[in-house]
Amino acid sequence: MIRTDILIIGGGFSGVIMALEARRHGFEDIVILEKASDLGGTWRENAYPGVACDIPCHLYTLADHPKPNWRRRYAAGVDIWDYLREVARSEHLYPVARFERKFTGAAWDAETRLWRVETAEGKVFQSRVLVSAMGPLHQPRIPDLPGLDTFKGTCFHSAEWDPETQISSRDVAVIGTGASAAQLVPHVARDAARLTVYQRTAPWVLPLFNGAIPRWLRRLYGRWPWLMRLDRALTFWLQEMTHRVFRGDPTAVSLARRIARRHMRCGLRDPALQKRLTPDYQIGCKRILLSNDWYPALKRSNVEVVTGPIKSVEADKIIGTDGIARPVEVLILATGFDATGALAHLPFQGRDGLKLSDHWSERPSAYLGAAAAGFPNLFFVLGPNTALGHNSILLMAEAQAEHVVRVLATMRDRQIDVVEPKPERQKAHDDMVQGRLAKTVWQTGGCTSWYKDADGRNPIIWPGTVREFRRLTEQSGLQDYRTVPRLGPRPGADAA
Ligand code: N01
Repeated sequence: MIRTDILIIGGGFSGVIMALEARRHGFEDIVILEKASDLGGTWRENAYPGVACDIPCHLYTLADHPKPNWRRRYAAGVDIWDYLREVARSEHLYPVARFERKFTGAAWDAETRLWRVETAEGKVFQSRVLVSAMGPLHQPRIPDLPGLDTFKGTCFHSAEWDPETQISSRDVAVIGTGASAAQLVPHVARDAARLTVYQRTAPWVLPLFNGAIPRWLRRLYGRWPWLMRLDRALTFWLQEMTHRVFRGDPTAVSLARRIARRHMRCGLRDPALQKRLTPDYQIGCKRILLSNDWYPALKRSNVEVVTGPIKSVEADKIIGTDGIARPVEVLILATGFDATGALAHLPFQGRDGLKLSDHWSERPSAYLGAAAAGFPNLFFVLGPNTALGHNSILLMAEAQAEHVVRVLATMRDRQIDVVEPKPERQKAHDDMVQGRLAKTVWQTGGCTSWYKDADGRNPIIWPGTVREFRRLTEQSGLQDYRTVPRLGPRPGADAA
């Protein structure tokens, strides 16, 4: 049994952000539990060709760890992974990480006032504070297609890319047309003998302004870091302005649609193909894709786009609703992630045996996306309703981590042992979030998406701007939590 003060589950950006923030405030006894053999989260897992971030790099960096030498405005996935590992190395986080420890469940022990955390490898940890930093996009969604299990060729999800897989000169199929597909399809199209892209719903696609950052500018960024901060601030405000599209501002929506339509016309000359690739829902309802090579890839002579649902899969072919069987040797499932399911089934057992999955059976919700009533000293980074469609998610994780650590520091100062959010504060926050969401394109835009469950409920998206979220997290503090004072030494605290 390993005893620690703060246990963080997940070694992606949100876990690293939480660990750094805790350290900054003097919390040294930290463990990061990571299922894989390295830190990196989504950027370690997603290794498909073309993987990159659709938020400009100077904004997709930690506020206190600017990087002057990003080579392109939108960084490649591997460069982001390197960056995260470099930050972790320079901040000496590797020694506190426990790798190949797959979290399987945690229960609150009211007597010791500690969380008991178990892993698939049979290890047990005890911690005073538990932070779930598992991110929303880690559970691949494998489609329920008739006959998929009879397929005899190579088949894998985009997040389980095998670099050994031979694509060149083979018949390849990609199912899905989301952000992952938009990045990998242009690369696969160049290598494959034939590529069939199965599109169930057309995406909205905007141009990507991804210039190389010249060496002289990188040098200037290194010499005068305020230039980087200026770039970051300008980018932040530009991204915040795009929020108007998502709350349905008619001018912003019309401008975004016009740019997208023009982008499609420039990329695809064939009116019939344009028609099939035109989305039938409002722009922004699903994640807007940024790509300059998506349309050019789809019009290549070796690429075919098949629209509509798939009828079935056989040993070496896929049959579309058009009834045509197309041969496949390599089948790539770019079918996304079960974000709502992963959140709804988090295996935490709180006070009085309350299971989080029961507490969240209707819809996951948490105070500031960071804490849930009934679950003492348990916090989430990127918990319910904190994902964004318009700006850098790292800003949300930083705002939450700052809030959580401020609560922990106040607990330390005031000799408080246990906190959990006041139920009325949690409810008021959730009512506000869902009330605002109901008026956004994510709910009214006429689409399904990974933000929503099968019943259309949305436990994923934060409906406002980052600035609004930051203001809430900054204003909130221990007054919004129920507290239990420390009565002498914590029971069982000497048993380590
Ligand atoms: O997943 P998705 P993703 N039959 O859910 C289709 C982040 N990300 O991995 O729309 C046929 O968006 C599904 O069709 P439909 C980013 O936040 C960021 O691409 O449901 N098709 C859809 O086309 C992103 O939003 C970056 O009708 C099926 C696709 O599969 C999130 O990850 C890069 C199907 C899934 O699209 C997820 O993106 C990559 C079926 N049975 C990812 N089931 C960047 O930073 C599903 N589909 C750029």
